[in-house]
Amino acid sequence: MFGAPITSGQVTIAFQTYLPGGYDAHLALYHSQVAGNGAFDTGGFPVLQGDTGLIVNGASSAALVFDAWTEVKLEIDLDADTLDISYGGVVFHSGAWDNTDPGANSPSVGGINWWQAGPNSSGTSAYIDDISLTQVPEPSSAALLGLGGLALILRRRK
Ligand SMILES: [Ca+2]
Repeated sequence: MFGAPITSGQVTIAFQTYLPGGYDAHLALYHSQVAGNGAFDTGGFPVLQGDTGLIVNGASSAALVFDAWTEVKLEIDLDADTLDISYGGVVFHSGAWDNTDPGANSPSVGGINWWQAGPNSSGTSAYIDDISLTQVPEPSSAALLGLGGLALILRRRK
């Protein structure tokens, strides 16, 4: 998804989900520490389990909302290696971002891979909208800070 993995600062990934009543499949929201296929190095992996009525990330879970748009938000701090996941504005999971294969390709945000999995006897679809990724500091701001530092050095040499 990204040109290069994000390796520092804070990253927030947010989006809206909609599960119609009767949705009984799994909407898997895989957030990877690496780009592309290959290593299954997950940072956050919430699964909206229509059949159990829960959103689950590892040992954490919360009750699913049906028939209403509901926000899923991952707040990632790559410097502190922490992850908070909220559902409908309430944090239900807090832990390390680099939680699998610690130290390998991490801490970084490399990609997003979302899919639907069974059980799916009803054939009902789930929906995702309003996807956003916010990075602090912004890459452009970091570049400007670097240029400012360079200008300061040049001035001192005169
Ligand atoms: Ca890792």
